[in-house]
Amino acid sequence: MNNFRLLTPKAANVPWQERPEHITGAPIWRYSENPVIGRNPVEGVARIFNSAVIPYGDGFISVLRGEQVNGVPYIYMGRSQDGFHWEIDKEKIRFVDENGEAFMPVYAYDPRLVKVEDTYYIIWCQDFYGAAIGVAKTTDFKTFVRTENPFLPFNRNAVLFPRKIGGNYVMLSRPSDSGHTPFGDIFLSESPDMVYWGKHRHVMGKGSEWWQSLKIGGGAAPIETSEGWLLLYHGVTGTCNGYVYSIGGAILDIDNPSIVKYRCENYLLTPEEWYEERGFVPNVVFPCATIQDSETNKMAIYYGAADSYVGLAFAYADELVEYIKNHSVVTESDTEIGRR
Ligand code: BMA
Repeated sequence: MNNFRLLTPKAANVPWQERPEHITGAPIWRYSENPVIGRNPVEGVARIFNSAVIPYGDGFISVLRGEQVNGVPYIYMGRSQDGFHWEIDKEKIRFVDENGEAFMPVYAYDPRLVKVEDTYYIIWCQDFYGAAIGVAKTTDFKTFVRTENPFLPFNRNAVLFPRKIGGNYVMLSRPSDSGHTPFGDIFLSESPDMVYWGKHRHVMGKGSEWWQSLKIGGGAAPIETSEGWLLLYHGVTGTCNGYVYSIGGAILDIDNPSIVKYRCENYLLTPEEWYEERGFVPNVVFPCATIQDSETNKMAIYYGAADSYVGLAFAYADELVEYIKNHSVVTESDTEIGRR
């Protein structure tokens, strides 16, 4: 695509492996040495998956969903020079409230990590008298201050846009139930201050295609491009043997992101490898973060695999957007403003 541009910072050190020759017709390929984080990665943590990564300094920082050996999920920090090899803290992140007092969630899972202006936000799912969204902010990855919970229960899969739109912070989320939620669409909410949220809009519903016919949920932070916001999300189908989670892609309008411009009818990645098909929850690929370089269009996609591992996949952003556009099927509920 001639005029395509990523409107994101350069990231010359984006983790990268060239496309293997046998991959044709698909815009995303997996890292050959997956998984990048295996089982029992640090003492007390059985599995790390559904985790987010961001460039920081001359390397990378991650917030990791760590399933402790008592089964309770929490968020851990990791550091890496190259994005492939991770040093993971043994201690979970210690959250404080606005007065600096300890304020730990009961549990915490599926963190996303998004920088807006000079602040890094962690957004995750936690107990707020039922599954709901938690938020904390940091500027130094030493002090993590929890802010007001943005939404009432039940809600999951929230992720912030990396910049304000029309002067407001913008968050995607998926209202849910307190269990395994056999339904769910992606909604958008705005806030002037990260405290009060409103102007809720429907973004897109579950699709008619088999791989996203049950529910969908936000994934990695939307990526700003000359074509609109590139959103990698997860789509779920129900089978006689349980749910199957795949990765889907859509492009949202740059100024009104509740409007879907393009939505790929094909999945971009679906469980095929042993570490995606076999694990604590089989058949799950769950995207939570991307790193992209606006100079080269190289993209690294971090995803959880089978609720047991962290996987890495790669794409060229221009090819990925082209693929989404060429296989786009949008419905009325995708393309409308989402207000009823
Ligand atoms: C969802 C979330 C994810 C998990 C997925 C598959 O409801 O809990 O953390 O990866 O189920 O188990």
